[in-house]
Amino acid sequence: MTSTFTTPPAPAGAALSPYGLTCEQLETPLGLDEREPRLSWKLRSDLRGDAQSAYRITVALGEADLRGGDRLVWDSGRRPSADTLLVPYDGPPLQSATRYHWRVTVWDARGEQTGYADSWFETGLLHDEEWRASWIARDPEAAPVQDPPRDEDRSERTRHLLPCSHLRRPFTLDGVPPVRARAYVSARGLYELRINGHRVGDAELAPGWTEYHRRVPYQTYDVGDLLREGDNVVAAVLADGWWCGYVGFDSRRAALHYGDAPQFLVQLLLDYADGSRRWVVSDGSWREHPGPISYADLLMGEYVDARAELPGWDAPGYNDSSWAPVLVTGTDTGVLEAAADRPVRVLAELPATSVERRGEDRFVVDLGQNMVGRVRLTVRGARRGQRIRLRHAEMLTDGELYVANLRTAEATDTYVAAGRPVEVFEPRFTFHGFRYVEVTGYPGELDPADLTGRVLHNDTPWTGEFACSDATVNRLHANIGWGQRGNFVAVPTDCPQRDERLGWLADAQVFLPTACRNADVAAFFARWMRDVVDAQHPGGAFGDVVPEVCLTREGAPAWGDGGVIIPWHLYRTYGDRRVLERSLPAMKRWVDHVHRHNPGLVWRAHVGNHYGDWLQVNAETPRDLLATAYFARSAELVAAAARVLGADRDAERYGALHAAVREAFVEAFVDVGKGRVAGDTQTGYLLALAFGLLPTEAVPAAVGHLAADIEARGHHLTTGFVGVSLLCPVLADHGRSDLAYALLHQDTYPSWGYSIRHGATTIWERWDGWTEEHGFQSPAMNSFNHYSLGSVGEWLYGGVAGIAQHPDSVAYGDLLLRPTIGGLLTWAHARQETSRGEVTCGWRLEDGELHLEATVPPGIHATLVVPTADPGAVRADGVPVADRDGVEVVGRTDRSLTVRLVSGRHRLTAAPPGDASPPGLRPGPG
Ligand code: RAM
Repeated sequence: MTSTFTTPPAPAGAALSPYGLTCEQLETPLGLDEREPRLSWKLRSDLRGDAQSAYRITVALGEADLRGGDRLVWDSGRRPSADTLLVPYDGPPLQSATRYHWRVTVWDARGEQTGYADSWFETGLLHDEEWRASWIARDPEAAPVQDPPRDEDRSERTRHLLPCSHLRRPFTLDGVPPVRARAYVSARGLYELRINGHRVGDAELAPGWTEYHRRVPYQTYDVGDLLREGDNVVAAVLADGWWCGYVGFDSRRAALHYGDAPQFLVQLLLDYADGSRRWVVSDGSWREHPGPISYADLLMGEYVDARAELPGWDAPGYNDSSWAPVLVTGTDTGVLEAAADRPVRVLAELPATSVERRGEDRFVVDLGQNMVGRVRLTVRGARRGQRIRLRHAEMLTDGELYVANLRTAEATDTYVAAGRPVEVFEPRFTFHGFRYVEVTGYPGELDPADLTGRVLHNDTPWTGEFACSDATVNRLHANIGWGQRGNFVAVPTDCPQRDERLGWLADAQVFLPTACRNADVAAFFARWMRDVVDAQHPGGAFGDVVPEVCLTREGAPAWGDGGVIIPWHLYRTYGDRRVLERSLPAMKRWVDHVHRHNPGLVWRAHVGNHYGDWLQVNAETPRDLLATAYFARSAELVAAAARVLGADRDAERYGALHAAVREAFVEAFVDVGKGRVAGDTQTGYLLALAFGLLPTEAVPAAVGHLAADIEARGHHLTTGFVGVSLLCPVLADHGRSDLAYALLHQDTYPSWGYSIRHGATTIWERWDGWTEEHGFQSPAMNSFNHYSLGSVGEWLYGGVAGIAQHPDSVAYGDLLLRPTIGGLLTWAHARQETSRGEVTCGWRLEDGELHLEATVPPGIHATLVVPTADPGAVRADGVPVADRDGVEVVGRTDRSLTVRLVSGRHRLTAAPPGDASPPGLRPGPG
């Protein structure tokens, strides 16, 4: 799989220079509607200990004006500051629909101006009155659809689905071409915009899914290259999507959630050199016609009848006299908001790894990887009207597709051939979670090269790499990455295949730390947090899922708490204060809601669907314990957020609440003398230890009970979604990395390794999704692509390789590197492109020595804990640490040496720590 990790190569001997410029955590965003967009840059330098001592930002209307001149809009002046992250634009109010170029210039540690870099951002439509477009839709009276629409073989669930509307509007451009042309476009449904026969942009499933009742995003495209003098056409295909298609496990259509038919909106804005403007907008002048897509539904699939294609429909010269006028559904555009994250795109392709014939015209294709997206199929020599059907599944049973776990999602695409010698079919308004594809009705032999898996997900740049000496651990890391890709489709979902695909808050909060390691998810999650806040109930409860569909109860413990934990983690990882500012009132309301209904501070009332430690095995963590632990945690984080934002009274109030809930927790659930936590489960101990709920004197015994439970079970876990993310970090933090590794390397049930030994290429929803003993778990709930149990990914980066930050550090501003030598590993290495620049940490046992390496970005220091049996013998870059510039010894025990590192690359060697190999393990594959 291609991971798109890129660290721009630093020129050798290079001085301090900025790179990776972003505005609102996006590279060159088009159509931004933040009034004070925040600018960030990363730094690199080949000089050890280098740092930014000052910066200057200039913003101008033209690229050439960045050096000064009339069109310079804002000049920060030279600011003596190390800031590089999210510096707010502070010039005069930004104009609507305008491109701003910006430059950051930096001064290095010696005070010399050493480098600059340029970028740009562009504002969207900042004022409501600029929206001239109307929402338009098929007019059911002008264009009645026959029922059933065509002579088609349809299932009960798809019988009523309507064809995708094709919409078009010709217009003429005379004289000089515009200097700038933009399309602002959205749908209540899904759209594909087309101009003069070309597709516009590469966004898939646009405009995405938000809490539509409150906001619908619009995308902005530069369409200048597609326009021409004379006749032009702007056109679109419109599908149901989340707006009115099947969503979730609700057997009703989502029509009941949002609307009953899709609508479209576009506004072309053409700017001319003389300052004049022209608009071409969606309105009553557009015409509509059904085309070849008989229906498209996210869960059911897409049906394309190529015989009904409309050649040339999206280009000038097409005769649309038989098309129907559209219905103008309203001009109310109050909820339109510029898309604040990168769209879903096709980001990888997978070739078929095998094709097996199963009958006269039926084949089963394996893509070798459980993926999310759809198939592109080339069809050769089909007769006109020949129907080819694609069914999708994650697993096989007796060599045939296992589809029972998809529940009501049909995940079936149909192509009716036009009869051309070569035809290419790829559905556009649906997606499936699958590894296997059954192709029925295919003419002749199916060549593996004619079927490709097209991988779709939100474009979140890949920023992490992890590798180690153990192939199974590497496969685990890869499976976690695939779970992340497959479930970041419009919102962070639980699963991509069955009739669910919802934004479950607990799944998201437990996985977020891992997600942030793998990829830059700052904009994706900040945008989704707005939906979380939008969906908050009037009484203060967050829901279980956002956007809120199918479930309307108050969020359960650990689920609703996602509304508090997520913004806090985004702040810690990316330094995004604004997401905290915008979320804090809602975070407070959530904690108040829990408090109001649980004045005794043990959370037993208003627990919603109370899922407990969901999908735990062989254990039953008391639900009130889990709930109360989360109550304490949320109160603590609200206090921390308030402190960051300078809301001191809130900080005090929630700090006091946190202390009180902690006390109530101990009172209700802890035998302090024995260090026992009620229920005696792994998750109970993990929550108590991770959230700091135990009196200090109870900690050693509690760790002992946790360890004893793992040992008594032959080094097996019992944790569900909630406990699992804490397992390895808590063990390692309390001196039991041997057990953390024992669990990591375990390959008998239940363990991560068990699924991998049985061929998993993604993380399964359940430890027992499939077992040798019982086969498949109940099809009522058994996804093979769920990221929650993959939350151990964070520990691979943060524990095994050792990249972490100090408790008070923000955005990796003060690194804490703590590699964990142990398990069956002989080496491990991680690399992260953080928002301040490249960080690496890795270790290798070789020739009886421990070799460590680390990279620290300019302006940052790192504390590196070197685990070693001989702290006096640690060397840096070949010399004793004490003699090496930029390395300072700050701590020492008899088993470790702690050094403080300046920025730059560091290599250290040490005597290996004593035997750290985990108990009860057989060596794994190399
Ligand atoms: C199922 C899924 C989901 C989980 C909920 C409680 O629908 O496993 O991931 O959050 O249950």
